[in-house]
Amino acid sequence: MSDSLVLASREGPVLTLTLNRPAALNSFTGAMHEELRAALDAAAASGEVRCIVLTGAGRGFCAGQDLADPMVAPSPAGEPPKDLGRTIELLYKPLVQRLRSMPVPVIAAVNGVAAGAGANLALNCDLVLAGQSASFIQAFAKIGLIPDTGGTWLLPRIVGRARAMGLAMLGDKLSAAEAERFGLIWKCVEDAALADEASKLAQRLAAMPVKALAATRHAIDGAQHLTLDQALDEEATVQAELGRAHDYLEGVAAFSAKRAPTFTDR
Ligand code: T3D
Repeated sequence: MSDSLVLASREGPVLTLTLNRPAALNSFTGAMHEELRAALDAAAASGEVRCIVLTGAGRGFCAGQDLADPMVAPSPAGEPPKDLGRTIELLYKPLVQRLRSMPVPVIAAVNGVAAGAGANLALNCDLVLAGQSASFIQAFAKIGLIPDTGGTWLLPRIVGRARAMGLAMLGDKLSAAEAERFGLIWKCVEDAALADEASKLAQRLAAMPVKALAATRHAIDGAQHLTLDQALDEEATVQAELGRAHDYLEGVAAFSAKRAPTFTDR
């Protein structure tokens, strides 16, 4: 078994990153953050990776912050308290920013429990597939915290305020099937089919114009605070740029010639 805290494997243009601390349900330590960041940076810089699948080793996806990590574990009486804001600034905020600025689509293949920052890590991915035995828990309130890793921004946008408040305040386990029904995730699939479904979806996205897919994420996220007129202007600006790129010319040429396109932009 590898000592790496994030395993990387490539199948053509698809990179699979597997969080690998199964004994602690792949909860985050500073070292796992570092390895994940390095793997995402390398994928962003590589012209060969066109889609990423993020998953977990063992029976969990990610249980959020490792609560035993000295970085966050409450200090003994008499010692200064830990500064959790610093952990967020140094680790979780850059992780979310990294994910949401990836030049290629990112799929979360949620293979088991996703709790706290682990749930919101998955929800920050572009498409979330989950095995039927997986679950999502906004565990923060149970330990006196608020949803982080983008949870306060994401939850009401994805499921609306009423459900966001229920999930965040109660911290109950939401099954993958319910998460799909809530519109929190893209799809719940049979456990045994998860890896295969994620791989098929990733290969499909990798063959698409990924530059346009990354621009789609950016435009949809950015439009959340715009007026309709501003969003229309933004669409014109982005479309002007994409219209000059290779993939648009190739897509239209392939359509006209009734052949399969070969997209290469990133
Ligand atoms: O600035 C900051 O750093 C703050 C940032 C906070 C971000 C956050 O993510 S806060 C939320 C942190 N996460 C949690 O509160 C979840 C804690 N875990 C659980 O509630 C449960 O483990 C689960 C509901 C996720 C799963 O339950 P179950 O019964 O399936 O498994 P288990 O037996 O509880 O856990 C299995 C092992 O994983 C166990 O270790 P052991 O006893 O076998 O040696 C358990 O201690 C370990 N584990 C699970 N979650 C964590 C963890 N160890 C450290 N940290 C964890 N978060």
